[in-house]
Amino acid sequence: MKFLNVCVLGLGYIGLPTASTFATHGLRVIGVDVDRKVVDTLQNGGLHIQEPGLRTLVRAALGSGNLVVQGIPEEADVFIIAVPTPFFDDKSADMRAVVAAAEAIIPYLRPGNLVVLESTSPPRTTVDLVQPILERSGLRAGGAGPGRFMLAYSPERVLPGQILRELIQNARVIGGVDRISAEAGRDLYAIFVRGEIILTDATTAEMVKLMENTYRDVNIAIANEFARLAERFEVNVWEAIAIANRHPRVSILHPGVGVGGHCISVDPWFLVEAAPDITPLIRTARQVNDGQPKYVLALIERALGGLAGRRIAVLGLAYKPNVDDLRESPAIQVACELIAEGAFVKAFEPNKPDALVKNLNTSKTLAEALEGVELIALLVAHDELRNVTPERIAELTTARVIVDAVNALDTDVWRQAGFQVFCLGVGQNQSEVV
Ligand code: SAJ
Repeated sequence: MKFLNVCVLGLGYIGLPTASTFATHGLRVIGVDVDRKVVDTLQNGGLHIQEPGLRTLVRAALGSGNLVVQGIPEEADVFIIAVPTPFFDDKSADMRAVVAAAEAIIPYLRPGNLVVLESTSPPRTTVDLVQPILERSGLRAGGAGPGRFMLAYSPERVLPGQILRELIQNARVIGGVDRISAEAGRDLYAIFVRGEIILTDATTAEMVKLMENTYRDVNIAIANEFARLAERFEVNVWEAIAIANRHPRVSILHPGVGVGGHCISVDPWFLVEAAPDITPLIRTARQVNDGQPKYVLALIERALGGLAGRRIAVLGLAYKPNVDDLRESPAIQVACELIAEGAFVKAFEPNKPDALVKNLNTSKTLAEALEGVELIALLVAHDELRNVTPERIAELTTARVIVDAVNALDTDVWRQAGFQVFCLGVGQNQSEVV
């Protein structure tokens, strides 16, 4: 099947790279966003999100004339829905943006069109939620005959920080409401995907996406629990994990400050919420990871012998290393909880020195963050923070106590330089010996 025009609804972290990539591969693309500011920014040559290489790609797409950005959809061969699916306070999925996008397509839907949902969604969303909405057009999903349109679910699975590369290289799953829809999806994504394209049904594709992120969440939770056990039993968890991972069938992830971002900390709830009676493990893993910032807070408190009135520099605010994305960041949670406990906090995010975070005093430079503090809490293993030397820090501050929550520092080197180092997942006495 050949497609010439694509209409992408939602120009966020997934929609914008996808729309731009189709455009640079010769398709005519209408990029739609309901947020006027997003549309204005893009139309004026700006960018509302940060991702390596994205500026160049969007410029090329707009410059070619193949990508047009606007506030409402128009007729096209393909409609791609790439809108956010956050959750409500009770952890149930907020599907309002998906519903609104599907409804926005109805007036433009024509026989023979393909509609693809990319947003991470609870199981059965494509067939139980999106399909009935689209069928209000009078057309029927599945098949290629008169009065028919095709419908598929194809999850985005790209890693923030590497979106542009992974969009092309990763294997792509396409789940159709029928075979014809899945094959149409394959023909569409084959325009730029170089990884394997795997066809299945829509609900399986939804499950695949949720299973991948849930698998990672559960495995991070067990790493976090191992860190707690290691502290209790005077073991260095980082060494223990490295040794365990020499086993041919073991691959333990890293403990840390908790699980942030807008994917892994959200998606497992879609499964728990859809089937609470059979998902105790997934729920518990979420709770373990959500509890990790508090665990790191307690480590900082132990290192200082109390928090009220103490002056602390927090280094790293992003949700993971080497990105500038602050969404759902556990490091920010730690910083805010320190403040709630009465500490004075100065925070520094090297990838976003101008970051403005509610209730948080952010510093534009490392020097500014370190001045006058008593303790340094290293919460994100950015390369820039890993590479800073004890000599440099010693020049910038009189603080000689450092908490390393992410195994970023060579503790021997720092101890020799006169620092007291407290590491997540390392028994206090053990840390003196290793
Ligand atoms: N983290 C740990 N320990 C680890 C690995 C990660 O504590 O060993 C933490 C990170 O610091 C971060 C969080 O987990 O706070 C999530 O980071 P991540 O790099 O694991 O994942 P994301 O959220 O950036 O992207 C994930 C990816 N999913 C998987 O790897 C299974 C990506 O492929 C998905 O496309 C993306 O979610 C998404 O959009 O769903």
